[in-house]
Amino acid sequence: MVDILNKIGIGKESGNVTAHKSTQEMYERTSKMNIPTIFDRYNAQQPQCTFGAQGICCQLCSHGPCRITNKAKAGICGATADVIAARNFLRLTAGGAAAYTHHLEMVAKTLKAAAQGKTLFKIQDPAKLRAVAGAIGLDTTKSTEELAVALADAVLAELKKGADEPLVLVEKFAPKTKLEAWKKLGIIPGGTYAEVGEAMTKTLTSIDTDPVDLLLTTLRVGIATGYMGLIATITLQDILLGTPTPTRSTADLGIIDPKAVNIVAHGHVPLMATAVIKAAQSPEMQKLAKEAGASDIKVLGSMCTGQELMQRSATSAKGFAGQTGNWMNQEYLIATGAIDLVMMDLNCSTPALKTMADNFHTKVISVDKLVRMAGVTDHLDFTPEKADEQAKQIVKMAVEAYRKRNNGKVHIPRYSSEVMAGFSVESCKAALGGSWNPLIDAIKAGSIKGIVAVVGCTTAKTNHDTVSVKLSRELIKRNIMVINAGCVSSATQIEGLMKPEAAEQAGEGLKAVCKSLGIPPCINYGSCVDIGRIGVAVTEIAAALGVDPSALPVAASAPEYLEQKAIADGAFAVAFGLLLHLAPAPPVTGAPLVAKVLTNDVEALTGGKVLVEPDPVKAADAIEAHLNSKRSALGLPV
Ligand code: XCC
Repeated sequence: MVDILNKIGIGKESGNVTAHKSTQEMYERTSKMNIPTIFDRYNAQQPQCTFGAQGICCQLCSHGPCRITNKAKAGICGATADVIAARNFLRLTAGGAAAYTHHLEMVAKTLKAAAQGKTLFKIQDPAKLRAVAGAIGLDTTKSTEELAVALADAVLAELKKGADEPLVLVEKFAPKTKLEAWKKLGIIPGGTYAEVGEAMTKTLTSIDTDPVDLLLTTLRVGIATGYMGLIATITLQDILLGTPTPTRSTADLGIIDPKAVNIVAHGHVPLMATAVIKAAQSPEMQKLAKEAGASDIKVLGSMCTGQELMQRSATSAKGFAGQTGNWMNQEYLIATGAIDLVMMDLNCSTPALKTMADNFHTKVISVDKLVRMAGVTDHLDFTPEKADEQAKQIVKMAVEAYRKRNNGKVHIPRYSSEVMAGFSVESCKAALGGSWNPLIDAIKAGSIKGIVAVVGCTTAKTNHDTVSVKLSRELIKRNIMVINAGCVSSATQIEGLMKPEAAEQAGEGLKAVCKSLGIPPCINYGSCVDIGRIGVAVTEIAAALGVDPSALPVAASAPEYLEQKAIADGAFAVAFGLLLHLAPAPPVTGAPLVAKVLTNDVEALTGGKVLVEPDPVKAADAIEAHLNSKRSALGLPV
C-alpha cells in the first residue's frame, strides 16, 4: 500500500504542490523569500519510515521500538503486527475523542454561563433547546434560562460519567437498529472522559492484547465521539450561537483586505471568535482602528473555526469577512504580510505558524487554556465570563500589530470564490419544503444516486486539496450529491464547487435538482464537528424509510485524512453503518487481521466498513458501486 501511495504522486504531474492557484502563488513567493514551508518540510522528510506508515512499529516500552519484519514476526513481548497496529489505532482514536470532549466541555460551560447572564453570549435557538431537552427527559416547563442550565449540566454530567454508565444521548438519539447491534457487541459507551481513560489504559503495554477487542473498543470510542463530541457539540453550539441558516460568503486568500486590521480566527471552537467579531464592530474599536490608519477591522476565518463562523454569518457571526482556507494555508496566510493577529483555539495550529509570523509583524496568541506554543507569550484563554473584555483586548493587540505592518512586504493573491453556506439539518429541510421527502423522492427516482459526505482534513502527501476536489467533482458528475465538512470544505469552496453555478458541473439529474432548489452540488455543512449533522440527517432519513443507516445509498469519505479527530470520526462512521473511504491508507496495512476486520469483517457487525483507495477516480468508482448495491437492495433503479 505504501508503495502504491508513493507511486501515485497525485497531482504531482502539474508540478504544483496544491490544487489552488492562490496557495501555489504563495508557495512560490515563500520559496523566493527562502522561507521553508510545509511542502519543503514534507520533502525533507522523504523517504519516510514504512514501519510507522503500516502501523507495525511499537514504542510503548523501553524494549522498543519493535518493528515487525520477516525475521521478527513479533515484538520482544510477543505482540504481533495485529496487536501493535490495533493498539496504536485505538490510541489515535482516543486522542481524537479527548480533543472533541474538551471542545464540548467549553461549549457546555459557556451555554450555562449564558443562561445565567454571566457572559455576552445570549441563547440564540431556544426552540432547539426545548426540543433536545425534552428528548432527553428534562422538565420543559422551565424557563429558557433554567432549561439551558439543566441541559448544560446534563451534558457535563454525561461527559463525566463512568464507562459503565451508558450515555443517555446514545440511547435517545441512535437509530434503534444500531442500538441493538451495539448492545450485542457490548460497545455502548459511557462518559467520554472515562472511555478515553479506559482506552488509554487498555493500550498500555500488555493490558489488552486482543486485536479484535481493541478494534471493538475503537468503535466504542467512535460512538462516544459521534454522540458527544460531534452531535452534542453542534447541538449546544446551535443553541448558543444559532443554527446555521442560508448565507453567502467568500473564500480564498484574495478576501484579505490590505487596508483593514486583519484578525484571523484559527482553530475549531468558535466562541472567542464570535466575541471578537462583535467587539470589532463596536464604535470604540473602530475608532482605534481608524486612528491607526486602517479602514476597518476584519475577522477572517481559517480552518474549522472559520467554517463555523461562515455557517452563522447571517446571524451571530454577522460581520465575518470570509474564509481564507484550511490548515495547510496557515503559513501562506501569514506570508501575505497583511495579517495582524492570529488567535489560536484548539488543534491544528502548527509550530510553523509562529516561525512564519516571526518573519512578519503578525502577533500570535492562544485563546484556549490547552493551546500553548513556544515563543507565544500572550494567552487570553477563553473564559465565558470575561469574553467581552478578552475580545476587546484581542482587537487592541491587533490594532497595535497593524501599526507595525510593513506595507512593502504585503502580497495578496487576487483569487477568491463565492460560497453558498449555512446548510444544517434544519435549513436543508426548510429548503426542501419542511421534510426530507423531496430529497428521498429524488433519490428513489435516481436523479440523485446517493449522498456522500466528503469530509475531514487535507494532506501534503497527495498535494494539498487535490484529492478532495477531484473526488468531489467525480461524484457530482455521477449524480451523487456531496456534503463537505472540515478542511475539505475550504478545498471545494476555493475551487468554486459551493456556488449554485457549480450545478453545471454535475450530472444531469443532480444538476436539475440543484437548479430547481438554487443550491450547489457540494453542500457546506461547516467544520469537522459538523460531521455530526450528517449523522443526524442520515438517522432521520433512515427512520423515514424504516431502514438501518447501512441500507441507504449513503457513504462517507475522508479523502485526505490527517489526524486523530478524523480517525475518531471515521470510527463513528463505521460503527454507524457507513462505507468509509479513507486516503491516505490508515496505519494498519501491515497488520493482516486488523486490515481485514476494518475493510471487510466489521460489515457483518455494524453494516459499515473501510475502503482504502488513494486514487480519486477509482475511489469514486468504488463508492458509486457501493451506492448502486444499496440502491438495488432497496429495489431502486440503478
Ligand atoms: Fe485539522 Fe479541522 Fe482535520 Fe482540518 S479537518 S486538519 S482536524 S482543521 Ni477537521
